[in-house]
Amino acid sequence: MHEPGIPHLTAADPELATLVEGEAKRQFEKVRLIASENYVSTAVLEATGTVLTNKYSEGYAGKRYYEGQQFIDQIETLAVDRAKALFGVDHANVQTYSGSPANLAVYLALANPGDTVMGMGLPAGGHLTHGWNVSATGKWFRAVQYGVRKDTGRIDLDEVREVARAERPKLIFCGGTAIPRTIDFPAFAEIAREVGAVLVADIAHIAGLVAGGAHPSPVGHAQVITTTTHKTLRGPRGAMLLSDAEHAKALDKAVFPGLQGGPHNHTTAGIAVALREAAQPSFAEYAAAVVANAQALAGALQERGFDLVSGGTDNHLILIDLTSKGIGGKPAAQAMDRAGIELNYNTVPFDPRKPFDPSGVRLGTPAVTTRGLGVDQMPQLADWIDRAVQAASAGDESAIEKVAAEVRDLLAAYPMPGWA
Ligand code: DSN
Repeated sequence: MHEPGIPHLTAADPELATLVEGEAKRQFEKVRLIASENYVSTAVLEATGTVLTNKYSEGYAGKRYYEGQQFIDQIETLAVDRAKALFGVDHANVQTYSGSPANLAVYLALANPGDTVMGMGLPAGGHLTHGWNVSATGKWFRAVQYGVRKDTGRIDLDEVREVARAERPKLIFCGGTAIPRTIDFPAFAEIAREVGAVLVADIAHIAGLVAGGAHPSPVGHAQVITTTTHKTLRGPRGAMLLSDAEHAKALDKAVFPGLQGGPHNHTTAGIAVALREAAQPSFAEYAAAVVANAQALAGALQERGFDLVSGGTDNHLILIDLTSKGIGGKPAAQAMDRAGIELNYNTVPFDPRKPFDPSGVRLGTPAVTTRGLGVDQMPQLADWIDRAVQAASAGDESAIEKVAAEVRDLLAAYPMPGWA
């Protein structure tokens, strides 16, 4: 059952409580390989479920528009101080509701509508808010995009430099949602300096790896850093802006009053707890294990003939191009879900198929590593993925059910925070 228990919810709203219990059980029984998901600790769950949700606190600590901030100010200050210490930055804003609003705050703080901005194209592995055309950031700004090399699947820094020199963007975003390789922050910083752009590092996917020392830090290279708090960082759903002193005031003003009203104080408390957890030596071990697991899984998949974008991974994330397996990403992902393996279908660079029916799947190891699975279990995961993909191609539902049963059997031995 859900941990902490939900007896009041069960009494007050059994229908909803049943759904919550169902989701907790689902998370316990599935190999959760969505690269942007994790399991937060029970302490984080408790913090986010407190009376802090009752309080309005527009403004910042010491300068609010509502009375009664004796404890909220201290909670937000704790989160800010922990973020600054963990990442070694001058300034932290912990109020942004999630990754997209955090990125929007950067635009509002540092650019004007119509300005040229630059980011990685969505199909290459960037994020919608890095200027992709269907996003407000692609509609309200003159967005130019860079991608990856066709032969290596890696960011083409020559192209980044060429586009930056030609277009002179005000902002350059690096980072994304489907980049399996180390982001070269010093190289991006050199290009940004050359063209007079502010470098923004979106480390949403890798924040926990950066905090745990398993990926180089953008600090000292990017003037502004944005991140969600719920991926490898293993906190509640939220986001943070980190920056040098020069950009602090503009970013704060953009978040409030520019874009948002009251911060979600229960989330701020959960972020504070997660940041404390991420500062422990055990978190560095976790971050290293996430990468070791991803590399072991990547190797085991390649042994089974899977074609990985960029030929492998340096971080928590693997992008598989399923073209050679003769199945699209969507039917494969749906079959794997039925087999107890949860991941998402994803475009691959230069994908000839449509985004809603692309050629690839994306997977990652943050959640299974939290669960306690190690490199020894990765060949088993690769075997299940292989069998599920083959079964999907053959339309063999009984083979899929067999994998799901094996998944449930293995996972029963691995505790999950949030489930007792
Ligand atoms: N939705 C996030 C992800 O899955 O990577 C990015 O915003």
